[in-house]
Amino acid sequence: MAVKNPHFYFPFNFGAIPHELADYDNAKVAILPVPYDATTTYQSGTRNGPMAIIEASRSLEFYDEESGRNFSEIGICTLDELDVVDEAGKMVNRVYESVKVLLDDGKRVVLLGGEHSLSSGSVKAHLEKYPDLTVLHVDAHADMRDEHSENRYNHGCVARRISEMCPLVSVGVRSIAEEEADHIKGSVGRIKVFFAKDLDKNGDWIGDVVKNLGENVYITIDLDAFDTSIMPSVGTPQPGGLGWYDVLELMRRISGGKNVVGFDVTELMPIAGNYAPNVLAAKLVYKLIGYFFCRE
Ligand SMILES: [Mn+2]
Repeated sequence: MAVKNPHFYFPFNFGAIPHELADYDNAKVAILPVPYDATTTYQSGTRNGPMAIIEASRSLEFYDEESGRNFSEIGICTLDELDVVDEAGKMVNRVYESVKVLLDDGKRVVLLGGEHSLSSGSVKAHLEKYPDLTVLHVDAHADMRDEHSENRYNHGCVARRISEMCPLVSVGVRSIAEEEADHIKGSVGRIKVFFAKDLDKNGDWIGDVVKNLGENVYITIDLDAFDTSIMPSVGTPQPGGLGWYDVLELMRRISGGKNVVGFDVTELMPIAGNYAPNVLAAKLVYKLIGYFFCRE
């Protein structure tokens, strides 16, 4: 399957990784791009997110300056984009079925959105393999509505759908409806929210987050969790978000104490001519592959 790669080719895959390391059979990590954004509630365009992340990733160094390692050696296969269907429930199920196949093949899965609703399909597949799963949800929004625009699979309902399957910890939230806040208050022990406004007041909020997670963790990241100064390329921006090093520190500490079994990065809505947010998303994916899947 792998094409022998003469050195003058620059492979078109996540990280521009040499073909032998990007071959499905050899790769430990599978990148699943899903260009879907049918239910977005403000600006649309996250369907262009996966390809923008892959394009930006090709400018990254293999060498990670923090660990001194080359994470691409683990083998990272970029799959073809998943074919999309309009209806969100069907799309979520298609993600579930795809991720299930990848997990059965022994891959670690990285889902690239696309809109955030897709994540519940990936969580469902992981939960079947890891029944004690906890989900860490990093997002500006609670995403805890039971339905939005008469759709239970709207991207504003994804945390609610996930919390119906397994315990959920949300971090970075700064936009929440009253009905969502009431639901969270009634779900003590099952849903824990770390609001963005409280993080700086708490000396070791990262330690508190880690304490609320079980052994096996799935991480779903909506890029609007980041501050808009560094991540303007999202469809539903909110001021007052997380910094780059805040998120890396959180992820590094989680990787030290927990087994992160899979993750997704969603809701990149590329802005023409502004490439820095795309690179942020790509570098985040590469760093997380290193933290979570290249542990020794
Ligand atoms: Mn969000």
